[in-house]
Formats: sequence, structure tokens, C-alpha cells
Amino acid sequence: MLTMDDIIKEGHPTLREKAAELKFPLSEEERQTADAMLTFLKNSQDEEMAKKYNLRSGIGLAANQINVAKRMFALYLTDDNGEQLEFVAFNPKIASHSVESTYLANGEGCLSVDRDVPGYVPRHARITVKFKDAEGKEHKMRLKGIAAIAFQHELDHLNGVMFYDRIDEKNPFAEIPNASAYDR
Ligand code: K2U
Ligand code: NI
Repeated sequence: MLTMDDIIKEGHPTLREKAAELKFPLSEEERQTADAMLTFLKNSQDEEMAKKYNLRSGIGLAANQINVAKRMFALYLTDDNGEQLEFVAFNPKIASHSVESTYLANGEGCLSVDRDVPGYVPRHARITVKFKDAEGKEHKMRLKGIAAIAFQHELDHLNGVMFYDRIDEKNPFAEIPNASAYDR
């Protein structure tokens, strides 16, 4: 099972690599890696497992973070409507997005960053996304709130972008135009 030891930390070059598209059908190894990523998130949100294996709680995990430069990430979270969102997205894309932006009122964190980096991270408030599942089936989904923020945070990882790249260096809490805070 994946633990924090498998998650690479800032400074590791793979976090700055643009991940490669996956070809279908997936290899057995790619399937197993995807399953392990989703299981990590579930374990990280299970009090007993998180304590036993010293896991930091996460709602998303990108393959770059376990040193695999392939375009897949797992999400495991409860969305704004109380629905459980649980999937691994392969070759994910943002097809369209709102003009409005949003940001986490308390800023963002990252399992690959062992320090606080304060500041607002501008995100699209609502996004329409496309991705394939492990069987190669296309999915199209509209996301908002924490689900939209998490999807964008993970998609950034596949492009070698870290959340703090998006924070205004001069004024980290500068007002973001056309944005409203998302209070989780
Ligand atoms: O990619 C990662 O490092 C996992 C992040 C993803 C994330 C960060 C900020 C905002 C949305 C997603 C971890 O899940 S950080 C822990 C966390 C937990 C709940 C809500 C926000 C962040
Ligand atoms: Ni991250």
C-alpha cells in the first residue's frame, strides 16, 4: 500500500515534469497504480489507518506525486451536494470553465509540500471536465466548489505546476478579480 514515503516532495524533478498521456488499454501496472492511488486517499481519510500509517489526509493525488509521470490522478471527496466523488481520471482535460473564479479562504496545501505557503490560489469556480476511466470510457462532468478546486489542483500536478506558483508573490492575499472565497 502507498504511504507518505512513496510521495515525492518539492525539489524532486518529477513534480516539475509534464506527465505523458496514457494509451489504452492500460497496462496491468498502470491499473494497479491507479487503484493504489485511490486506496491511499481512502486510507488517509480513515482515522485508524491514517494514525496507524501516519498518513496526511488528502482528497486528491496525482501520479507525478508518486514519481509516475503519467496523466492520471485520483479524487476522493464529498462534494458540495454531499455526494461522494470517487474516481481516477485518465488523460483529464478542462473542456470549459466559468468566468468567475474562486479560492480556498484558508489557502491550499499539498501532500508534496511539507510547509505552509499562505495565500489565495485562484481557481475557476465551475468547470466542465472530460477524462477517461480505467476501461477507456469517456466521461464528461460539471464540477464546482471543492471538487472543482481539487480537480484543478491535481491537473496542475500533471503539468508540473505547484499551487504556490499561482499565489501573487507581492501580495499573497490580494483580492482576486471576479472571485468569491470558497469556505470549506
Ligand atoms: O495534490 C495533493 O497534494 C492533495 C491535496 C489536494 C488539494 C489541495 C488543496 C485544495 C484541494 C485539493 C490534498 O488533498 S491537501 C489536503 C486537503 C484536504 C481537504 C481539502 C483541501 C485540502
Ligand atoms: Ni498537491
